[in-house]
Amino acid sequence: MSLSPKLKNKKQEHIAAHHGRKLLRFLEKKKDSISPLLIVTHDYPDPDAIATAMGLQYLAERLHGIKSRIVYKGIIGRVENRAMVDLLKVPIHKFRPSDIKSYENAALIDTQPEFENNPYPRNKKVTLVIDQHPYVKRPLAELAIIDPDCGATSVILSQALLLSGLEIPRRIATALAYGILSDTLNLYRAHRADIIQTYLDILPLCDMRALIRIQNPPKSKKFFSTLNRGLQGARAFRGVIVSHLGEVEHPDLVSEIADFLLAYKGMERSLCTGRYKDKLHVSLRSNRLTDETPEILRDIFDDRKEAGGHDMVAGGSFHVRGKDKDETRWHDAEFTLVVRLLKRLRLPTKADFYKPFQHEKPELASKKEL
Ligand SMILES: [Mn+2]
Repeated sequence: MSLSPKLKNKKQEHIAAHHGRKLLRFLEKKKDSISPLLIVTHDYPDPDAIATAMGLQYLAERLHGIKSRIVYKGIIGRVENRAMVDLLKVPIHKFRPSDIKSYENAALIDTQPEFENNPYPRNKKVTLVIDQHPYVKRPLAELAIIDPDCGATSVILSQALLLSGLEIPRRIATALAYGILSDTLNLYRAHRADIIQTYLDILPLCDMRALIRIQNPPKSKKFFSTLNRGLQGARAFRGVIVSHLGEVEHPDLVSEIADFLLAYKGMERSLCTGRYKDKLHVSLRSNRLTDETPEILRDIFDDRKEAGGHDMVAGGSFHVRGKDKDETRWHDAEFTLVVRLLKRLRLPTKADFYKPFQHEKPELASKKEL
């Protein structure tokens, strides 16, 4: 039996608030035992993870004097994310292995103990989990707030802050608004009324100028040369566009180019790879609402645990072993992914891809420039 749409909406109105209250009650109850708290985001943190961590830090400190340190592994590469950290003065630090010993309590943000995309030891107890990714195994934590339909983990923290009665600083409101926007594709993937309402409640508290500057940061020459490589090497076939970027300056470029290629007319899915250190980083994007993109990516990986995501966004990485210069191993890994993807999508694997951005004749291009 399914609820009528009206009833369903009524019920959904309060989900984020319910989670926010749960978090507030937990902090109140545990205030004397969880300080200091290590706040761990997923590797290569995105705006949603960064904003949620910031919100939690502020909430815990202001309400109960709980001290914390926000840490991450990997790098913050995407230009927008770097602009966010700079402009909003985000107190985020590189994870050090010694953090595990120094902190008895840890909160995992936008990730879970079972996931491979965070530096926290799998077998160690976690105090708190706040996440939007569906779990494979219910996480072992004192409190796990997992809401796969909340659009962005920032929605949960926004609700907790709004309900706490605290004044919300502009930089934190701005971070949360950007976290929501970037994880929901500007609210396109916000499928619940309470997500939109949370965003609307946070928005008037934002620094609009900072928000616009974060969304439109100046991009480096490196970005454009990588984009150029991504376009030149792109191959398309039946709504699937693929590009292997080769070595990249930072892994976030892979997801940036995947997003960019998906916008090409007629495309429904984009797959992009990039080599960084000894790992192949992979991003899969879709604009088909029915796609379970993370599930598709997991199906084409050797180790399912190395891929994840939510809705129509998926990413992951795996080690490509062998010597540094061993081109064939990298090539094989990239090739295998494409073949598996086509099979998974039930598309012929022997069909001809075309290179959509290599049509224009050079003479013509230079004449146009005149
Ligand atoms: Mn998120």
